[in-house]
Amino acid sequence: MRNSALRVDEFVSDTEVRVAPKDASLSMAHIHVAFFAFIIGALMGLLQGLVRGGMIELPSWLGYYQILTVHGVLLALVFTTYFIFGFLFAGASRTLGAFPNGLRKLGWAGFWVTTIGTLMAAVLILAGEASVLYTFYAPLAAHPFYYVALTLFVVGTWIASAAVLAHYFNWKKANKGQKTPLFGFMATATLILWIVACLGVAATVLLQMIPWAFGLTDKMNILLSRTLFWYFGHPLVYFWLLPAYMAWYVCIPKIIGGKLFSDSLARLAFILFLLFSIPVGFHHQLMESGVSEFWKFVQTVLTFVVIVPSLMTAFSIFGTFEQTARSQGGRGSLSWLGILPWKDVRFFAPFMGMLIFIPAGAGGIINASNQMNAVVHNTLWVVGHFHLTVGSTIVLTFFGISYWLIPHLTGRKFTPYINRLGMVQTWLWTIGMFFMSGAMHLMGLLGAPRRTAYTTYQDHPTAMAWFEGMFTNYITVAIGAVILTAAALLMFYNFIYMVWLAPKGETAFPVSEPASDASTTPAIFENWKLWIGIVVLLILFAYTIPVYDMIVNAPPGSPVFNY
Ligand code: HAS
Ligand code: CU
Repeated sequence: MRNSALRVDEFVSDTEVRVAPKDASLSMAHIHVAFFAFIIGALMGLLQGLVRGGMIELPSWLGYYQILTVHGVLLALVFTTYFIFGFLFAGASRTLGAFPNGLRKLGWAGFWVTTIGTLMAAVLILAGEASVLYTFYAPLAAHPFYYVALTLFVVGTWIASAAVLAHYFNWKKANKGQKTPLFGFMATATLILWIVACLGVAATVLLQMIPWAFGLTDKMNILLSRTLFWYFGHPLVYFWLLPAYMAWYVCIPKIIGGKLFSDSLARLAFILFLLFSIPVGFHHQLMESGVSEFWKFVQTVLTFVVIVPSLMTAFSIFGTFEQTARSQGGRGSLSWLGILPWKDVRFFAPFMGMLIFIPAGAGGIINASNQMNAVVHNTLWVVGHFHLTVGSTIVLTFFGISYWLIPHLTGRKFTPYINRLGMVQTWLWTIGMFFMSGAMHLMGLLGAPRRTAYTTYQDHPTAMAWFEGMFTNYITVAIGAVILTAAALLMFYNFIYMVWLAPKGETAFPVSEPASDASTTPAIFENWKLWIGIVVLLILFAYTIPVYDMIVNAPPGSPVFNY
């Protein structure tokens, strides 16, 4: 029945386009760092779950906030960023052609600069000199060189972005008047978003944190620093999301044997993300004094606008599923769902990610609503929220990509054996996250704090309620963490297997045929100057007056506070 789908036992024919071998090495270098960071970060998560569950105590040389920092930095920043660049380099090579030597070298330069930054940061965190959590909120200060390390990390990703962007714009120049491949278009939107977003974090790190941490200035404007951070911090979460959406739009239709529902809709969604991801940072600062209600309101409205491209994506992907299933004989109002390749992990893992994104996104809408934010802000609810979004939707999609990308790049086969392990891995991750994130959401609603090792609010009876509920207790969180650790170890084994042990052969890099409306996609989508211009206007609109206020009416400022 599924005649045109890529079956597990089917491998690419010689005519199928492959990632050029030299580009594959660059991509694999990123993926190696990603998975080594992943396993260490995941083990730190286990420690935290057990500490919170009251099951173990950390040795005196290891701090709770130190392992929390390792966990957040390695998983949310290092794993994601490296995986994303590995995926973008491979996909750009596959869809736009091999990178010219110069640009590939630029890609390697980016990799090394980012990696030097990562190693520096890792050493400082391990030495206990940077237990400032992944958001490194001032006035908590890290070792001054930690900020230098962060700068190198960001500069490295800019160099790597330049390589991918130049490759895309060269293609555009060489193929004048033609529509660019969807993968390249989406990679470009994602990287422009990333570069513009990083300007905020670069500003606070270079102009505020470095002089302050090195003792050149003695006080810092904290509100301004947090605002610049969240100007970056929100688009950061879309920098994680968009590559997952790329896999949903470009790769999944091929895996299930169909075509994308609409090329124009997909491109429009990415343009909307580019425009509306940035001027919304205040939704992380709704409880912060010093920002007027009016500007919080404006940015909340813009936050609700940036939900639209996710709803468009939900529609588009579901439409792709239904069209494909019906073209393969699916019937009924929902029984066509049975036709989808449920036993193929390349589909199933991202699918579970999509399913989880429905409650995860609903949670985000709750967060963004001012009154409700007052209930959930700084509680475990928020931790539950981001374990469903980045920790499930994004990560399950990245695992799903790994099952074909790694064997494709290493010249090995995606075998029924690894598919079975992948299915088990996906179930374990989903079940573990159900317990952990579910309990976190509920305990957060009752008031359990985040970023706090442990508290009973001095055994206050109301506070004790969130220790003792059936599902709402730290033991449930710890049980979830243990199941997740099993899933993480299995994923790490799968990674090792796919890199070094799987039988030699070929695995397809699935890229969907153009959607049926592809020839009618409006050319204006490719007008990057226009979009960047609107991005700048929207940012100026949402931030100029409140930031001016913060500077002119600045409170006295804060000295360095060392943890
Ligand atoms: Fe969030 C806090 C609001 C999305 C990550 N978020 C965080 C933090 C992180 C994070 C890491 O407004 C904590 C930061 C910190 O340390 O303080 N978030 C939102 C909103 C969205 C949202 C409105 N967040 C994400 C994504 C993340 C992420 C994506 C990571 C990748 N978030 C907030 C707010 C806070 C916040 C406040 C601050 C809270 C506080 O007080 O501190 C939206 O983008 C969500 C839109 C998504 C949807 C879902 C669409 C569904 C889809 C699935 C389709 C399914 C299919 C399958 C096709 C509306 C696309 C169907 C098949 C069937 C068979 C049914
Ligand atoms: Cu946000």
